[in-house]
Amino acid sequence: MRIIRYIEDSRTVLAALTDDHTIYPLPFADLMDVVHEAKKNQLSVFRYIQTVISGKQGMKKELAELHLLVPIVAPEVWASGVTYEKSRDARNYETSEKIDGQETCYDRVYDAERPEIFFKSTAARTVGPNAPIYLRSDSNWQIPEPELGLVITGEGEIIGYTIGNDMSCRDIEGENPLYLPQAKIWKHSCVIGPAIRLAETVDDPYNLQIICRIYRNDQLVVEESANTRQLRRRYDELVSFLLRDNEVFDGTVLLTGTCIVPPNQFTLEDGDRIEIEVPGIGVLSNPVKSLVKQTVTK
Ligand code: DO4
Ligand code: MG
Repeated sequence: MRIIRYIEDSRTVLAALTDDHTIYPLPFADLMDVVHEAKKNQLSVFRYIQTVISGKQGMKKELAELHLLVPIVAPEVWASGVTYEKSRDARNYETSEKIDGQETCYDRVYDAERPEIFFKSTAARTVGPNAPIYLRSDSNWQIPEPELGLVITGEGEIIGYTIGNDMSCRDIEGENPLYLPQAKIWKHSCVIGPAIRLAETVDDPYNLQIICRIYRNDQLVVEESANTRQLRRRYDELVSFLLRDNEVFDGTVLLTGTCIVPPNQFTLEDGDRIEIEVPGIGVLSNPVKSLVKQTVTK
């Protein structure tokens, strides 16, 4: 079972999408309200939603006909880094911090007990399916990072899984690791959606295929895929580091790191379209647009 949000007649609707592709609008504003009601009723979220929709007729519309929104207005999005070998190798390729024969900070964090966890986004900077992703005007090497996202409660319980795109500027990060926030955070630089699959309805979250396709002038220019079984860490390990001495809010999304990196010579361009698919969760599709260069005034 998946959870979606969409707009209908200027109203935001939360809905359950069952595995037979039927959509049931839910009488709640957001998934966290459902989570709290389920707890009060001592039911799992899935069982509780089943009781809410039982005897109801699903909508006549198909998913493709809906104007989808972010499936959850996450107060914060955090991200894990260098959790896949592919990411470690890409960071080592782009970094200017390499000294022959010596380990980089990326080599060390890949093997360290403490993972890399960084702040990625606020609700205002995070967009959902079909919304434009912006390109930074001061970077010439930008890529999507397709990642599995964990939707968690303030206590760190994993409620569901979604798809995330941790947009990244490889040149800014490569120039100096201290530039990470600028390489990761700007307007519309974080995408989540199109749905949240309830955690209890996922057989094995360490066996999810992630596929990334990038289209330019309607031609497929990048297609890569990987599997969450290649993840170096456990999800609860990442969540526990995020929670350490931290205040985490209900509905926070923790991205789990990228397992896909487009070829090194590739950079996104205005007009491209990015598609990230995780079978069982959906396809997250977004157009790419340039931000107009801003002149700095004193
Ligand atoms: O170290 C920088 C961030 C890496 C990252 O975002 C990832 O591995 O997904
Ligand atoms: Mg990332």
